Amino acid sequence: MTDPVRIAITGAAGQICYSMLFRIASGGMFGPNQPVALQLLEIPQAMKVLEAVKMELDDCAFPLLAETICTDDPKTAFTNIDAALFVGAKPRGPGMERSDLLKDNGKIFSSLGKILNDVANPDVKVCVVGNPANTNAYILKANAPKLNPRNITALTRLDHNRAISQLAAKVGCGVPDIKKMVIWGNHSTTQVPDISYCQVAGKDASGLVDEAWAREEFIPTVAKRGGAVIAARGSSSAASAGNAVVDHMATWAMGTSDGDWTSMSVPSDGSYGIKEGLIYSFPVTCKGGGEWEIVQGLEVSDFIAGKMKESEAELLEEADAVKEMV
Ligand code: NAX
Repeated sequence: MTDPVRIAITGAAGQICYSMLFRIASGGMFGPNQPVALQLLEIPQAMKVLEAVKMELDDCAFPLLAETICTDDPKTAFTNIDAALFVGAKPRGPGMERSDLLKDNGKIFSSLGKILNDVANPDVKVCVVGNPANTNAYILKANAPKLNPRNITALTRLDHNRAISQLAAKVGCGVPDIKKMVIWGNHSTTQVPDISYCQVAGKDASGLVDEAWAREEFIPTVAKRGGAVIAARGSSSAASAGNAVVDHMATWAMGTSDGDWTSMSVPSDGSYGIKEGLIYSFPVTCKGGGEWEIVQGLEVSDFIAGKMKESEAELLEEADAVKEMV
């Protein structure tokens, strides 16, 4: 039998994981022929809930689920892994400033980064989900210098999927008709959903919708969709976030389809004038086997370029707020 892909997942007793773990265990992430082993990490106070999650995973009798480990010890969680999904993070509490959130989460990601550096395979593929995701990934990268930095990514696939869904609804087409969506920047309200290169069933999206819609409705709707879900649900997106992590890892492992790309937050190499080293969302092609490339040579309008700079400025500010941790 094929060896299982071993996946460490932090925050495994939380909302996102309650939908995501079952998708991974049933083959949604690495395909229907690839066994998986889950190495689930939680804080001690959440271990009882995590044991209940394991009971439910066991009760599904998933043929592909080779093993489920539940632990509050990061070393145990990160040993022998092929991939690590960092979902756990401290939520923003009442009266808490964004800078306090950055610092509190920074501590979690610097300490987990150091442990990952000590025990994990240097080629481990990382996706950071816990917010502020891009800056948490930036801190983790700095604290795990033995890891290949290209393998430290953050999730903007949820924003990418939201953007596709909004455009499909506007033009009245199916989701598979839409290719080449882009999310630039930070996973925050400064993100830049961009339809400039989108094709809808082979036609330019820019010819099907007017620019005012793209600027005044599409961009803010996608960028503020997380807040809209919180307002409606009373808590943040969970199932759609879990689905996006499955998509992010599946595309990274198996590749983007011909004539399309995805959006991933990856370490900037200076492409499009974005400061090297920041974890910034770009259009990316994946070849399968863990290789990715930032799509080069796109002509960016002055309007989009201005917004990309604003999102970069926000990430630079966040990086400055956590400078003692990197
Ligand atoms: P929950 O609060 O339901 O779960 C988080 C879990 O993490 C809890 O069980 C907690 O005990 C655990 N945890 C906290 N610190 C930990 C640590 N040091 N080690 C291990 N586990 C730890 O949140 P959930 O709804 O699952 O969301 C998780 C994170 O995803 C949040 O930071 C949230 O803001 C973020 N999101 C990111 C999205 C993205 O697209 N990048 C979208 C959805 C979501 O907002």
